[in-house]
Amino acid sequence: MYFDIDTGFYPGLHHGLAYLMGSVGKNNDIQFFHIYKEEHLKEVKDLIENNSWDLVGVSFTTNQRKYLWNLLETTDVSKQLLIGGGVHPTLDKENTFVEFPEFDAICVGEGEGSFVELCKRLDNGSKDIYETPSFIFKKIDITGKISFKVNPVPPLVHIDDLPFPDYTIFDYKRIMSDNGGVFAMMLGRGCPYLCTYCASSHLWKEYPNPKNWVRFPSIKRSIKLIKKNLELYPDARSIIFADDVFTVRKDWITEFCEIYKKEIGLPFECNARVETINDDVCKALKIGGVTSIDFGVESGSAWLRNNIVNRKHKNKKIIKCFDTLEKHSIKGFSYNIVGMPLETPAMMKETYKLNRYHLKGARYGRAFYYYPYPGTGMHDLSLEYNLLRPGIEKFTGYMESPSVLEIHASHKEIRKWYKKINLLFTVRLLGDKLHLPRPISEVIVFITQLFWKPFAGIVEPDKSNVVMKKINKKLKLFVKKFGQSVAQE
Ligand code: B12
Repeated sequence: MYFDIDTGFYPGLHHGLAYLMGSVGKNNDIQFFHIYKEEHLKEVKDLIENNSWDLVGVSFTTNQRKYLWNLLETTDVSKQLLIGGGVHPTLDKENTFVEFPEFDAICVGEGEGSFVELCKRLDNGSKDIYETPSFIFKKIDITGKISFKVNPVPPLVHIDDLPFPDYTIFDYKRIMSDNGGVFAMMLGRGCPYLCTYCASSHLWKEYPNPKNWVRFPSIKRSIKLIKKNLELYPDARSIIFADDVFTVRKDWITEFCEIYKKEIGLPFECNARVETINDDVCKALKIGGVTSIDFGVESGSAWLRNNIVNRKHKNKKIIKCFDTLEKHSIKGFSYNIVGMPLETPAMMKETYKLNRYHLKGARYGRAFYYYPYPGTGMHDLSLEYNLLRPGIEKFTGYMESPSVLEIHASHKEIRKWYKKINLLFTVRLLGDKLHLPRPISEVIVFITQLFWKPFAGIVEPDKSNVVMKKINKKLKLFVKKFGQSVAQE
């Protein structure tokens, strides 16, 4: 069961689960369920209670706990082995068994080999299922005493040695057509940076060979995988490479782009870090057909970035990156966080100013509210200094509400900068979609920022405001429709 309700990315493909199911193979009696609506909870309840499967596997992120709690409150899972997997249980192991006493086991880290191994052991009626690598099993003896069998996590494997992912487990045709014909894929894995808000910077700690955390497949395998995926959906108009940082290895990206252009030739988008961008990399990406690149700018406050976020670069570096992209006609998208622990309104204003006045090339982007993910440095810091609001465990993502208490900034201030930044980027995006000249677009930015409240009401409507929510939906549809017709050109 893939929990994917109300994430703001719905309906989305999950690359880890495509890999997991690709490893299990089609001949096995395993049913996959993409839970992306609350109504699905009733369906899975019935499926679980009316079937005699050996196990029920749950993949969930921190913000999906609310729905998992809802399901488990009313569902009898005592007949099957209930196992959890994914980033959240991996980084919040002990607590997962406390928050969800129904779990019999959790899978720590990547699961391809270990999950197949567990299935085999169950099929063979093997007594040593409790020894399955990567899994932590909960055991309860006859006196009711609970103990845990913690099995070692095997070394990270080379991506080339993994079976291909299987995207057919999803309603992929509908997902992709809803997304304007964009096929999201993931080639490599891991991120070398250590940002304190991000789970990725802690996941490597689980493995005996953490130095191998950042992995790229061979170019040959990458092209083969892309071709195989495209056979599923030949109408794909572009590709998103969801790798954490696609440009980590300059040699890899340069060679990849050359071959990709010849063998695939579809436009693509990817994620990158500002430090990895220079003229050479932009030239290579341009040859490959890149259209836009997503960057975590995160904050315009160099103090916050350096001391809290662990992103030790100057604003100059960010500006230079976006200028370089402009030079090569590549769109840069800027993603930011507001409401971080210790962040003051003045710091949020710096984020706004950086994006508005210094990153003119940032044609789209967003601000998100900070959300504390267990296992990360910023989560620990927030707990140490008692900075978190009660009840945030039920938040469904980082677009809902501020997570911090009103110590360093009021929620009103945090919401203000969240809304102003999102309005800025929506206007820039619309301007680009309508092919407005940049100066005109910036005049509209000026006006909408001056009278930001009503405009922000449309772009970021309050949950209770039904009228604004309707207008917002129409606006999103318009942007999407327009985006598609521009892409077709
Ligand atoms: C690509 C990506 C996306 C994509 C695609 C989603 C996806 N997971 O494929 C999109 C844009 C849709 C997305 C959306 C979101 N994302 Co995201 N995303 C990532 C990213 C960059 C890579 C994920 C990935 O593919 N990893 C590689 C695969 C191989 O690993 P994996 O997913 O962990 O899966 C393996 C194991 O966990 C295990 N496994 C997983 N489930 C199960 C289940 C069982 C039963 C078993 C046995 C094993 C098992 O086996 C898999 C194969 O090895 C990560 C950062 C990262 N490096 O993890 C963030 C990350 C996962 N995302 C994150 C967040 C917060 C979100 C959102 C909640 C954003 C929001 N709206 O607020 C949504 C939630 C979507 C959802 N329902 O889960 C956080 C999660 C933090 C947390 N503790 O929950 C991460 C870690 C980034 C961060 N900020 O720290 N995301």
